[in-house]
This record gives sequence, C-alpha cells and structure tokens, in this order.
Amino acid sequence: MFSPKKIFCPDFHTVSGSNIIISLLLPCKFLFVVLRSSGLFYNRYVNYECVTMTTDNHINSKTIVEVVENILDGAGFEVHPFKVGWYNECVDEPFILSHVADTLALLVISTPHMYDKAFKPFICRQQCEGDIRDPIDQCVAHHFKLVKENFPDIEIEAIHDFELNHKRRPKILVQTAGHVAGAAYYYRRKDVIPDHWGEKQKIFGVSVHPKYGGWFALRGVLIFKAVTCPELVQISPPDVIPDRDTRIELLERFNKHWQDWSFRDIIPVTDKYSEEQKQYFATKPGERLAFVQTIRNSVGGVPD
Ligand code: B12
Repeated sequence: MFSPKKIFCPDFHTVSGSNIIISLLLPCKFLFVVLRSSGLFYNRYVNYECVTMTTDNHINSKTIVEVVENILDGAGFEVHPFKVGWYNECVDEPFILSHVADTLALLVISTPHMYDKAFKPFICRQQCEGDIRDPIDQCVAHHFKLVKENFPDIEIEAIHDFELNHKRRPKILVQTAGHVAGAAYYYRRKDVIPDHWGEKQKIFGVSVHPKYGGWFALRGVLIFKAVTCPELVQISPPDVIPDRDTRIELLERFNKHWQDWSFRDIIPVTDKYSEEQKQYFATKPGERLAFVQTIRNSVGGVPD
C-alpha cells in the first residue's frame, strides 16, 4: 500500500568533476552564480553545470537515490527524494532553503528497525561517552557521514532535525519536508475544517507514516547542492486520516498526551518500537549515556 515507486529524471544532472577542472572553472562559476542570483539566465547556469561538471564523472539523481538507499535501508532508515522548491513553496521566509528550486534533496526517516539495525551496533562500536549530543543523534550523524563518503565529488549539505540557525530557528522543518516528499502526511490544525480549538490555543502538527503511524522519526535532509532533478515527479503522501474527528483525536493526543505514546497508534501499524526502544526514548537525555552502557553490557561485546 505504501510508497508508489517514484519517477526520477532519466537524464543528467550534475556532479562535480576533478578538482583541477573545478578550480579552472571557478571564476566562470562565480559569474554564473551572480547571474543566477539575479534571477536571469537560470537555464544557462544549469546547462553550464550539466556540460562542464559532468564530463569526467556523470551520475544522475536516480542513481544517487539508489546508492543512498543501499547505504541506509539496511540500517532501518527510509529515503524519500524531493525538490527543494517543493519545500520552499510551503514554508515562510525564515525557513527558506537557499538553493535553486530543482535541487535534489533526500528526506531521511528512522523506522522502528533503526534501533536494532543501526543504533545498537553503533553504540557497541563507538565511543558515545562524549559531550556533544544524544547518542541517537550521533548515530544518525554517523550514517549521514557514510553517505557523504560515498559521494566524494559531490557537495552534500546534511541538515539534522535538531540543528538551529543563527536566529535559533530549526534549520529544516522535517515534517513539511516529509509531506512534500510524499513520505508521511503532515496533519496540521489547518487540516481540521472547521477549526476545533480556541483561538489562543497552540496546536502543534504531527506527521503520520502510512506503515508506522507515529512510530518513526524524521531525522533530517541531505541536499545535493549541485544536483538538479527537473523531472522528479511529486507524489502526495497517503492521507491515512481523512476524517475530521480522527484528525482532531490525533492532534489532541499529540499535543496533550504525547507521553502515553497513543498518538503513534492512531492507525494500525506494521511495526512499532520495542519495549526497550520505548524505554530508551522515555529516558531523560542526561541519563541516556547510562542507558547506553547498560545496552553495551547486555550485548556483551561488539557485534559484526
Ligand atoms: C521545536 C520542536 C518542538 C517544540 C515545539 C513544537 C513545535 N512543533 O513547534 C517542543 C519542545 C514543544 C516539542 C515537543 C515535542 N516534539 Co518536537 N520538534 C520540534 C522541532 C525541532 C521543530 C518544530 C518547529 O519549531 N517548527 C516550526 C513551526 C513554525 O513549523 P510548523 O508549525 O510546521 O509551520 C510550518 C508549516 O506549517 C509550513 N507550511 C505552511 N503551509 C504548508 C502547507 C503544507 C501542505 C505543508 C506540508 C506545510 C506548510 O510552513 C510553516 C513554517 O513557515 C521538530 C524537528 C524539526 N526540525 O522540524 C521536532 C518534532 C516536530 N517534534 C517531534 C516530537 C515527536 C515531539 C514530542 C512528542 C517529544 C518527542 N520528541 O518525543 C513532543 C510533542 C509535542 C508536544 N505536545 O509538546 C517530532 C514529530 C514527529 C511527527 N510524527 O510529526 C519532530 C518532527 C522531531 C522528529 N525528529 O521527528 N517539539
């Protein structure tokens, strides 16, 4: 029922060639960037990228998606391509991504399987003692790095769900990205017609995955900065909650009772978090490293 196969641009687009070629072309590229930002000559810019940057290393967006899926599927992640322009058409100015509309981006979701397939092996292999962030975030960052390493000639901007910009706003709104990528319907207050709540009440929206309901997380996006995919066809996310009453129920549960996990079961699901995984996520961030140590001890070593 889920995920009709996406259609990608069969033709080109992009990819930087050798460093030598790039450095020779940099002055020209600068000129084209200036022209592009003026809003003129857009097609020329794209053609320039197409012809010159692909001479020694041609790859198209379909191939990119397949490569990334190969890396992340087995680790319990899902990958959903979208055009940056689809996202920018939805969000307000402070959240706009500064890339041309046809730029290829991939939304990455963690499914309930990520915990066993990626997270536990990761914490058994790596030093998670540290400082920076939540071990799950570190695990996701590690997998984003693996993706980048597979594309040494392509500039990829990885933006995580937890990243903030200089104005302390989220760098990426992953729910909107998930919706425009066709991965998970983002139910917002505006989807309840007529409105149900008081004017002053703040109601946060929630995404529902067609297979996993609320038992998943939207981890971030990978933007292939010089890759455009004009022929990528947008697919709508499955509207798994078409009726108003259930939408109200969903938003009530997410906003008022999110700790009881019930919003995640708003539709029947194929898989959900294990008890251990729920326990992990219910653990306060400051106590998660201790939890990680318990998992390491129980696994009793580094798995293959
Ligand atoms: C800040 C934040 C919070 C804050 C504020 C919540 C909020 N939504 O603002 C707090 C701390 C309260 C919070 C709490 C929780 N959060 Co939180 N949170 C975030 C975070 C980091 C940013 C959200 C944000 O600031 N949005 C800014 C506002 C302005 O965005 P917006 O309301 O969506 O508005 C945009 C859209 O409407 C869009 N738009 C306009 N027109 C249209 C039209 C269409 C068709 C579309 C698609 C979009 C669109 O444009 C607007 C912006 O201009 C996101 C991760 C992320 N990076 O996105 C997670 C996230 C929303 N949180 C999440 C979760 C699960 C939770 C919690 C349950 C705790 C938890 N982690 O287990 C609780 C539950 C909420 C509650 N009851 O309090 C999940 C939700 C998953 C899902 N299924 O949807 C997210 C996505 C994290 C993730 N990685 O998966 N959270």
